[in-house]
Amino acid sequence: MTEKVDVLIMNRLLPSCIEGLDAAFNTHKYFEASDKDAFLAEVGPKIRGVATSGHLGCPPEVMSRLPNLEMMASFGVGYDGIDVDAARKHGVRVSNTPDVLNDAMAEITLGLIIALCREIPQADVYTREGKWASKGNYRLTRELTGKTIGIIGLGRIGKEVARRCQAFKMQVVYHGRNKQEAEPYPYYADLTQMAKDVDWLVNIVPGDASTNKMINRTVFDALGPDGLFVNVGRGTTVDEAELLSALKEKRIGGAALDVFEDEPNVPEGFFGLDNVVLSPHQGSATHKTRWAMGDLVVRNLKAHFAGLPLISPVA
Ligand code: NAP
Ligand code: 8YV
Repeated sequence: MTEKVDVLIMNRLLPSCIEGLDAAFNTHKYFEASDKDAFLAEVGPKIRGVATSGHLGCPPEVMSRLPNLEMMASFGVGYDGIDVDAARKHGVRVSNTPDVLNDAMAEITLGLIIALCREIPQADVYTREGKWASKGNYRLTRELTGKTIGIIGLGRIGKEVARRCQAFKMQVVYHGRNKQEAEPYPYYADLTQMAKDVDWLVNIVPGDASTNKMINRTVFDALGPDGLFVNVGRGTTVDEAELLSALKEKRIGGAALDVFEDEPNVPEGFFGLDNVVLSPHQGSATHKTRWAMGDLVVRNLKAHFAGLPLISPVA
């Protein structure tokens, strides 16, 4: 019988993912170790695989204790917490979990768009507080039909959002670094110009150096007082202080946010605003999708240690 490969599980991943890892590998749970140093001294040299999240990755102080590491499987499509170049330098392969979360992500994006447009959370509070009976009908709201939506990052998720927006009779345009010839939607090389021309701006770009604070005051001012902003990409892509002041000063119409710069710490300034819908980074958080993400973590590790190509390689 061949011996099971030793795999380090960095954090408390989904139970079904941990079960899959426990069944296939000889697992070691970093998050359960009280003395991390002693733990790494004992198991570090035999570890060949790591399972982690895209936010945590494998910090350098851990990676340096794993001389035989070959493969890191990350839970999540975004891998902004992983130093892919450092992994590559150490000859470590990295996988993520793309595609399996596209539908869940598109659903929450449309949910946030509709919630912001029709003020569903605010109207819910109005009803619960008995104001319908005491003050009369809730104020009139906006409508999506016929509006133009600018997608920042027409990638795997962005394309699913675009399809659903079309079903809502919206016009779709997009911004990215490259024009995608196969896509039917008008392309904007210039983000500020797109912000000027649209009613809605939806961000779905990854968090990295190239996107850091790319959605800034200039973009919000171009979007204008009737414009609405939705962020499901990463908080780091937005200048959050500028977003907050644009909302407070009504220089933009409103925002729906699933991601923030310093999660789970949401600036309190957002809490008192009634032109904002807030969501605690729950884009992929459905039973079905999270199971599929965990399964893909296990399958990527299994593929690597079976000498097969990774299913979803990052590096
Ligand atoms: P993807 O397929 O790689 O798409 C990313 C898109 O962003 C591409 O179209 C790319 O186009 C564009 N882009 C990248 N860098 C850019 C830049 N500097 N300027 C302008 N556009 C840029 O990724 P995906 O699978 O759709 O996922 C996108 C992101 O969504 C993830 O990385 C993650 O951060 C976020 N996400 C959030 C949640 C959540 O729970 N809220 C869940 C899943 C994913 P070009 O290459 O042409 O620029
Ligand atoms: C997850 C995400 O919340 O996939 C991503 O990039 O942001 C979300 O699906 C997260 O990665 C789980 O750790």
